[in-house]
Amino acid sequence: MNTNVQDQFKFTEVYQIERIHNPTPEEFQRGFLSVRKPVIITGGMSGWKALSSWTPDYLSTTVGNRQVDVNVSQSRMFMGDTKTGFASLRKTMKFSDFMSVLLEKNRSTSNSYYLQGQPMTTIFPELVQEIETPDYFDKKLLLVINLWLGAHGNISPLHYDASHNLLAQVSGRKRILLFDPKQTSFLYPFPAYSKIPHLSQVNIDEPDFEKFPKFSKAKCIECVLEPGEMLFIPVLWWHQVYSFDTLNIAVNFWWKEKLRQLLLTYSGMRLLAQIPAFFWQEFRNKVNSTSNPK
Ligand SMILES: O=C(O)CCC(=O)C(=O)O
Repeated sequence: MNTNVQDQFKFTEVYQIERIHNPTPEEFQRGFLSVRKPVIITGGMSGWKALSSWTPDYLSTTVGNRQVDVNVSQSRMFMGDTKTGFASLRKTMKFSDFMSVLLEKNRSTSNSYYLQGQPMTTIFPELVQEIETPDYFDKKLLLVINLWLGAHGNISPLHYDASHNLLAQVSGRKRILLFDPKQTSFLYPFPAYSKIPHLSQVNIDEPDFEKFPKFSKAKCIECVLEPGEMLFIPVLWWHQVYSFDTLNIAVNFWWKEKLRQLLLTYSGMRLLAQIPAFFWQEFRNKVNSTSNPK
């Protein structure tokens, strides 16, 4: 495992990420969700067929002919574009061709490929039956279940999301650096009017301290997620994710945070200002729930 970037970071002394085995939903909500504290849950994926079935052959047989959108990077860092919000280079290709490029021993290209956060219910419906939505949140709040499929060396750069997240590791390991939302002023998010206000401008593996001097004060927490484990990433927590091993597969579950909670925070406001559609949907939900009370 590549740990040579590790010493550059200041780690918070407050705590390491705990591992807890099969907490009850109440234990999870009380100890972690309500206080927005990251945690690794072990044992929660023991019923997942995907853990044994998602081999390259099986996936290629099951969804091999499907056209999928894959992000391509020359640097292994999968950064969004400030104008579009998407990866600057994106390819639509047959899933089986993507798997072949990913697993090629002597790659003919120096590019890296990553199927990055593709919604499962619309794009891979047959695979949804081989996972289980965890009981740790109210299913009515579920926004999307995404598939992440890549290889050793891929990096999702430092960013935060407007929803809570359970990142469930199916195959390979991920190293994750987490920064508390209180660190936001040290992390230089892109401007709120750009398409990527949730991404940091700092390349945290090679920080430019002249341009981003306050980054020297940032403190993070590190963990390595093993197959069969789920990491809870609370809303607005910053994370940078490094993939390891030949085949790296994860599924994540994003669920809604209360609008009121987002509006109370600077980071939440920055994201919401981007999405008029979000407000419109919230308004409609409110109207519907008032006109159809349970
Ligand atoms: O696994 C990755 O590469 C990134 C995952 C992520 O950013 C997320 O789950 O929000």
